[in-house]
Amino acid sequence: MGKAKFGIFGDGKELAQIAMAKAFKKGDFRAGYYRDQTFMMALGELTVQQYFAQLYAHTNVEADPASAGRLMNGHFATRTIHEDGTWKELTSLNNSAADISPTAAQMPKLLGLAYASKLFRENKGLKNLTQFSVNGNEVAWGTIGNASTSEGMFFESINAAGVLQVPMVISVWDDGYGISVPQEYHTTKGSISEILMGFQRTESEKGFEILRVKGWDYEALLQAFAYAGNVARNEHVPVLIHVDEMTQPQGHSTSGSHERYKSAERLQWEKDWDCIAKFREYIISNGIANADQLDEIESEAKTEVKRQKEAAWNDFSKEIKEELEQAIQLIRSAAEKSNRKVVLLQIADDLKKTINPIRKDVISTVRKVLLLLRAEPESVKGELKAWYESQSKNNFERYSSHLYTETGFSSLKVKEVPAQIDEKSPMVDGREVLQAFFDYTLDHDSRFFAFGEDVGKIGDVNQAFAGLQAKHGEWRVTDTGIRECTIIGQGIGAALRGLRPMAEIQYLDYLLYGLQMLSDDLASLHYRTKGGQKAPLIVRTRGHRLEGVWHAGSPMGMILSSLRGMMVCVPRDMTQAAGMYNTLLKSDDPAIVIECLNGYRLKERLPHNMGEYTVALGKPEILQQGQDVTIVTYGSMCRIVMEAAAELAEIGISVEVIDVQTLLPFDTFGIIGKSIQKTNRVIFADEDVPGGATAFMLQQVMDHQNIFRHLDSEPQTLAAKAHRPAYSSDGDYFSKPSADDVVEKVYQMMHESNPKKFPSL
Ligand SMILES: Cc1ncc(C[n+]2csc(CCOP(=O)(O)OP(=O)(O)O)c2C)c(N)n1
Ligand SMILES: [Mg+2]
Repeated sequence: MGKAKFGIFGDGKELAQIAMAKAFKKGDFRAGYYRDQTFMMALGELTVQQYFAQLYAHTNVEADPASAGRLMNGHFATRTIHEDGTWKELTSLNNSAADISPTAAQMPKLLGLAYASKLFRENKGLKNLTQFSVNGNEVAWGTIGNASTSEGMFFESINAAGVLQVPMVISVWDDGYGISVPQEYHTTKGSISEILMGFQRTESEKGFEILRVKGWDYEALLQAFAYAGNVARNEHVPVLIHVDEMTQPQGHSTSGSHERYKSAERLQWEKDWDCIAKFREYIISNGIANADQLDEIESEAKTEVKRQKEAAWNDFSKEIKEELEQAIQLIRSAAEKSNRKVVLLQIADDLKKTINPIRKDVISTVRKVLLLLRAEPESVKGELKAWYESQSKNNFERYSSHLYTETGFSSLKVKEVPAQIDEKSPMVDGREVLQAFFDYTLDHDSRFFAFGEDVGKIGDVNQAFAGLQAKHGEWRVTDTGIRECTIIGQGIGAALRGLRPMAEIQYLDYLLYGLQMLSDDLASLHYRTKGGQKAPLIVRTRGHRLEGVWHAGSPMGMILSSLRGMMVCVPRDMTQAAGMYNTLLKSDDPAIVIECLNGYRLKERLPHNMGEYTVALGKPEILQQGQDVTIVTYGSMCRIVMEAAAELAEIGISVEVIDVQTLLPFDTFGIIGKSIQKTNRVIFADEDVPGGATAFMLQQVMDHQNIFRHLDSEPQTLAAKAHRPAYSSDGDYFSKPSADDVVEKVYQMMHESNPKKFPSL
């Protein structure tokens, strides 16, 4: 009827979900996909009314607790934190991670949810965190469609779960299709359980327990899920349940009919073997109920669903109708005072006639009216304008709030404590500054653990964790397989369960493997649940500048565009990095910190108050005061710009150098703008491609710091070449901005402003 835009449903997959709900226990977690409505309802975590509220995009958290209308229907979630940002008692709740649409993307986080149980059981320091776990007894239950098992991240997650031996039960809902494409296009030998058989554990080898069961066979389903739950919970062995012979009676979604791609025989088979039909036969043949009783239950159920559907619609549309009425009244009352009376009354009448109005109808009309009234006095339009402004605030809250933490756990609210450095502070390698910080944190926060490729035994490839595994144990400082996507998922899942993981991506250039999880899942988590869940994961990586195409990248534009919802920290040295980590560990916003790959062996002074000092996010630091030109930069470029500034000073040009420190948030203190007011000239410099983060920095300062009227020269950017950096020192020199480039760029700017004093080079 046009009331909802899109629908996707769980028909044909109900029975297995009831069996899964029976095996699910309080404290457990689900990470699944859009077919799981029956499971959520069976647990009591979703009402029919809430289901429809999401379908209509009701923006109230009470109406749609999973997403407050921000996600399409079929995206399930429970709320794991209170409004003030504190954790709920997760062990006494049924928990569901917040779903996302990309197929198989529930898998990496599922691994992390299960891995947390492993840690809670094995890491004795976590025993008192009973709010999150009772001795690691919690199972992470995953669901995935048969076709989605073709995704790489499915296989990566399965392998990692087998290696880690985590309590994860992954169920494949197999209906033989992925939208229109049949099984033979997806899966070798047409059967996911068959091809995964090599993962089956044996008496002598660890691995998976693999089960296969038919989606309409109720007793077998009950048995399979109960067995799977016990094995996972008690033994911490992962289980795969391949549930086949499922159906999809309504086609994939409301967007198309399955008659287009299923044969008549298949359609008939789906009718005959649908799990509800078979369940009915089972109930009758076992004398549990007769056909009349079942008919009655079905008819009552239909009535009840219709009632809840209507309640959801009324609740959803009531609010909008009220707004519509207010707008109409205000337009009419403005009309009475306006010289456009006839037009305005007509607009109000048209708005009144809108069938199933949405907010856009109301707000768009009001904006058009305000445009019509542009020349009329406040006495005519003031009230309407005020109403529009207050609605804009409401709508921001409805559609755009909670991108970042809004509670007292916001990283922006962490108290700034300066590093204590004096001439007595020992000069050490940069990596030793980090090492001291990590050692302190491992001592002081039992929830903190770090993991990644080569992080454990050797203490990461640059040795910031050197010796710390030996000191703090394998559950705190941990090696992983080479699998960036699931390293990120492992971190997200563990962070969702109250831990403080630091997931390491060995080199920034390999972030791409994990970027999808960061972008689709982590960065959107707080926003898409409207503050219902948090996963304060810190991603640690290193980049910007060393050698060659895959060890010197600085794709900050890519990160900035894909990771809104995360903090993006770009410390210039390890002292700043440690301070940023400390800020992040004292708060809840997820973050990526990019250390300077060429900075680990450079000498820095070790602060006296290691583990106590913090770095304020969004607060640039002026590295050198100057009068002529402001250069805004970050990361490894700070040293290069400082070198150039020294050269420029010798030829009479005074440069103010600013390190932004974090790209997200970006200079919330207005420090760059103030500098430009003084110098009237600015260059944004970095090692990203042209139009990358330099363009971002320029846009931020132009849009938010009102600098245009202070500029005496065109604002400039200085970036690397558009290609990836070539190998060797010459490759670096000709690919990335050098001190010479900075000097020339600044000089050129000065030449343009005063060619006499600064003749062309
Ligand atoms: C990464 C990605 N690619 C494509 C899609 C579009 N898409 C949504 S569902 C789907 C088919 C999934 O089939 P299956 O896993 O068998 O689940 P089913 O719907 O059959 O239960 C596709 C291709 C998507 N959501 N994500
Ligand atoms: Mg399918």
